[in-house]
Amino acid sequence: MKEYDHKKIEKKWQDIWEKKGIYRAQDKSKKPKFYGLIEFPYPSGAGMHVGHIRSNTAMDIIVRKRRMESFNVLYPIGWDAFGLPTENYAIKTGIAPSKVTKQNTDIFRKQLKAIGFSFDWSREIDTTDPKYYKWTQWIFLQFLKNGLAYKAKMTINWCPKDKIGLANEEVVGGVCERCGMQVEKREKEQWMLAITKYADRLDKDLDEVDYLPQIKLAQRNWIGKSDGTEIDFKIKGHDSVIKVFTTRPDTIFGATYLVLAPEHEMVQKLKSQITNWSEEVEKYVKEVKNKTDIERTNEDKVKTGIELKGIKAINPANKEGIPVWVADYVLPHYGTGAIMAVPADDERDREFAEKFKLPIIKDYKKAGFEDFGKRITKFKLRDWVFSRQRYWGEPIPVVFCDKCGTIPVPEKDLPVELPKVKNYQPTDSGESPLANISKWVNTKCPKCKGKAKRETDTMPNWAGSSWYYLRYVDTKNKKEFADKKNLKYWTPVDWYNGGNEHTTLHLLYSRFWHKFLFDLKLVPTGEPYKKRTSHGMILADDGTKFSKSKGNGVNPEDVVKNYGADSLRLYEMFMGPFDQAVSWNRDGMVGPRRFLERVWKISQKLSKNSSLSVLKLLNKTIKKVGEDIDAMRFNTAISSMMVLVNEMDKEEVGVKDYKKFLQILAPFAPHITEELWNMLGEKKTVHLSLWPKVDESLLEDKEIKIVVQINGKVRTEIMINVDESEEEIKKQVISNDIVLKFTNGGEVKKVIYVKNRLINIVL
Ligand code: ANZ
Ligand code: ZN
Repeated sequence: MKEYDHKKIEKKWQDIWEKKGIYRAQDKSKKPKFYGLIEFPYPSGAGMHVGHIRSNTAMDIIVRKRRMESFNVLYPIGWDAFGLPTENYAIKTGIAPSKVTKQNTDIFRKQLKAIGFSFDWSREIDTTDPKYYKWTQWIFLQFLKNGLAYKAKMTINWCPKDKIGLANEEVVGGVCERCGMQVEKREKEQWMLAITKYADRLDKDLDEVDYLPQIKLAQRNWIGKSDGTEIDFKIKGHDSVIKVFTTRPDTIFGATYLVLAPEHEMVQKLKSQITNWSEEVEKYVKEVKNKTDIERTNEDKVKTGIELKGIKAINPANKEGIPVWVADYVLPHYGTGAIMAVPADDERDREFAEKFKLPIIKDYKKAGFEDFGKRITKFKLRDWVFSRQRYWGEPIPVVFCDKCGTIPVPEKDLPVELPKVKNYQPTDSGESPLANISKWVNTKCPKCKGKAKRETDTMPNWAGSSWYYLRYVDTKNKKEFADKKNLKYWTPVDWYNGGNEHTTLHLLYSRFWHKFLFDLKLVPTGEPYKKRTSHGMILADDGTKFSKSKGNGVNPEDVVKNYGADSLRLYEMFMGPFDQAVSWNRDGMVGPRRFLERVWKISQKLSKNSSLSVLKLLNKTIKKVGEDIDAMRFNTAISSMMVLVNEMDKEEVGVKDYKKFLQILAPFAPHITEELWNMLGEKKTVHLSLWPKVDESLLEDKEIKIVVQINGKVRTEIMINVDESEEEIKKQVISNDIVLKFTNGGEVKKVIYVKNRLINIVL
């Protein structure tokens, strides 16, 4: 082939790679392993996004290099396919979600294959496949057995549009993360997972893993570990106490009043003694109900509150009677839901005291940190609301029997499969559409064989993704979620790249599940992921998010058709630093495409040996590209290869050296390099060839000092590079500033060079 034509190359090699299975991971191998993971996509109807390509290509480059370094690589792919968009589409069109999912995954699969990712397609998984969610349900039963799954009446965040309960993490700025609707509060019985039991370990074990610092910090803040003190305040003329949580017990002499969250149980208990109950307190407590935590703690908000008249607490430090208030800036679920207010030292307390004319003691005596109360650690993390009142999720495998109560479905009866339904609309009572399928709901109690009803709540879409990386090591296992030996060989994941938006959701949830499975001795390590990095987003060319309504999207299929997958991969890796957001540039594909055309052209002018400058630059580039890949500096790796190609254009390039260049370019542009490699007579794939070694001796620029004489007289000394040609050295010396001063415009008759020692200029 004379000209580079991606259309003749890309599909051809994709088929050959697949047929030969060169990217298959070997479960039984003596080689060291490398498990590289990307977040498996949600197969949306819109098809693949250029953002998917950026993160997938990055990890593809890393794993391709690892294969060339003789690692046995696992780079798997699957579908995180439960969830709302598919269900909403089903509500609109009446097409079954399972069918929609099948269509969408078919499109995604085809698109991913067209980019040439080196996934092991034999391990494809789908969270909505009953053979998969059988094990999601099985893990839920283990949580239940161990007391970590429980039902509780919860005030939940309720999205009135999606008709769905939301976890705290799914409420962003008071609105539903999915649809942007203002979130309300509702009381509902919900399944909960006790992630708070693992809060301390989830925090502490971050020390053991190699996550980007900002990822660790975001998790730590979310978990919100706080070492403080719990102090009892007696209530005058009442035998109960109010416990407060403080991180500043030393300020207790400055505490001039107490504040309870309006939801605090003591508010109801003291009702009969509160003299302004029906006039003021009752109303205030009701009002607060519909406010979100974010509204309540907003610093700019005007502080509100009501004194509980008739009630006084006793400050244990100075034995003084102090007033007790309710105010919404104190949250019910943090600490003890009650605080001692120290207006002299706490900003919020000061604002409150000033507004309501409460006493502020400026120069109070500081107490010692052990003087009052007991040391206690609190977390901001809350248990995970695990119920969804929707159809398209894993059924929670539980039945309710009038006689026996809540009974888990026996493991041998798993999976509890989703029944076919006609109508996917959530019910108005807020129950899942499953509640309407009486044939499915009415069942037998596994214990007494009497009449029983199935749980109709389903799991959140975070369930299937909490353990999917474990299934990849043994996707077809029918007896366990994965074989122990496979788990031992493959886990933990060596490197996981994903989106920042998942730091406090998916990443934390899956660490929790993993630790739980570790405690049951079902997985061999305490942490699922050794290393976690994240990528910056791709924005539209106007710097805003891609959006359907704006029509500013980019269709990867069109780009592949016009420029080829290799150019697209290069472009996305060249756009900017990998961890930063970058804007798509509509003209940006031209550069990478031209680069590949030049790479192609050089293959037609190869000689036996390379010039020294090519040899040296190649060697430097091999080193730099290797280091840059490991540090995710893909853009600088590519620019260094561009510099090398410039040099190769001008100079002699030997076949052997050109092939080394193809090898380091191969992870970035797998198709063109495979074609050229093959054209040069190689029978085996470039992608399993050995990553070229760096020749350290070629790396140093050997500089030495030589003496410069003018008309036989020593005038100066100059540093030169020993590998430079005689011609070049002479040129450098004559144009040297100091030498020019001495020659002073005189005509140079002769230049004599004694190699590596001296130069004599004869005027
Ligand atoms: C007295 C005090 C004096 C406080 C002072 C702070 C400064 P972190 O670090 O976030 O754990 N607090 C306790 N429970 C609360 C709740 N349910 N809602 C709102 N605020 C609450 O914060 C702990 C501090 O936040 C506690 O220490 C308490 O105020 C407040 F100079 O007690 B402090
Ligand atoms: Zn029963």
